[in-house]
Amino acid sequence: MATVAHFEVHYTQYLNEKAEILDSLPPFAQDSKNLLPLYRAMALTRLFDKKAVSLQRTGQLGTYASSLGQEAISVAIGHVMVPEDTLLTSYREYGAQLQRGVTMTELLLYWGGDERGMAYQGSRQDFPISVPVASQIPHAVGVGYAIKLRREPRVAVCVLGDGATSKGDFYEAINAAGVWNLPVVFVINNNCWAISVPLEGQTHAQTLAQKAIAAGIPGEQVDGNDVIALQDRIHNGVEKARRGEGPCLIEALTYRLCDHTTADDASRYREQAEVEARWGFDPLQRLRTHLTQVGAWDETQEQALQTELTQQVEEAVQKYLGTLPQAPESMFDYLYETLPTALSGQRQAAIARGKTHA
Ligand SMILES: Cc1ncc(C[n+]2csc(CCOP(=O)(O)OP(=O)(O)O)c2C)c(N)n1
Repeated sequence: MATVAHFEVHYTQYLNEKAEILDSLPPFAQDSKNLLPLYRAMALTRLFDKKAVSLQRTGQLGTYASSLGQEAISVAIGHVMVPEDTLLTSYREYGAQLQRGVTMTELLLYWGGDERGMAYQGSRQDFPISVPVASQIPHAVGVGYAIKLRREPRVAVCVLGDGATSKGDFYEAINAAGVWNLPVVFVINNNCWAISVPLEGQTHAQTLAQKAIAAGIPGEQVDGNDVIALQDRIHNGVEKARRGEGPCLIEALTYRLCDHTTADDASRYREQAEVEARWGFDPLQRLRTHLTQVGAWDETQEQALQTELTQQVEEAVQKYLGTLPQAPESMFDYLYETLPTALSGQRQAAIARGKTHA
């Protein structure tokens, strides 16, 4: 018997959970000034997230999916992309969206049930949040195909959860991206849970990164709580794709420190001790410790940052709460070029009802 192929899955980590440097840092991270924007973006994402949960709890927002503990992944993605690239994501990547120019007010409008929250004014290339699990992955391949046909120096970055890798859409998409050598970077946000289904209930594979092998594209793992490792590896993937060197798959290992959404109660299916242990891997704390150790951050700067960002979040919330609802007929207005007759009656009825309830 002969071995006809041999594969390896590499794992990258620069800062461990105690913020100890394991490997010499990549050039960008050797100057701590370059890390401050990442810390700032993670801090904003967390503050926004906390506020969104409290708005939901007080009846001022619909069901919301928190990104608590997963900020490093989305912040690194947002940081390495350029405005012309396209982000296609599920519902937990606020760090990337905020860096791409989606506003906090838009995100709140979206979770508040207002579709205008998905018509991103400052980020016209990006797709809206995808709630149907894995549906954004074939879309990313479509975008990648268009980019290639037009010979543009752009990249599509697609973010998905660990559960999404169990769907046919995922396999079909990475296969097509491989065959056509498309400029698409797939990032798996592996937070260990798909609502109440743990990773071992999703797959018997040792890693999710190895799923790339069957598609003939590079696959690798990265510590999803180490923003330096994330930035390094995602930047590498994005720039390779931009140079026409094809797609890749990056599995980022992290943990969902919160409930699945505000409609969930994770204490019904996972141990509190597991969650508490995972707080020791907190990506924000890790970068903060590193910055403090290299003398680039202190308590005074932290307080000033928190005050400034809290103010930003508050302004966005006030704008969201002050946004007048859309006219009731708007739900009919964006689906068809010419509204079918059956629906035009309903549209008129909605207008009339809106007037009586005004
Ligand atoms: C097509 C589809 N099936 C089922 C659901 C219900 N659902 C919502 S989130 C979720 C789990 C997703 O897990 P994962 O991909 O790991 O992402 P995470 O929520 O952990 O970030 C499921 C099954 C859905 N939204 N879409």
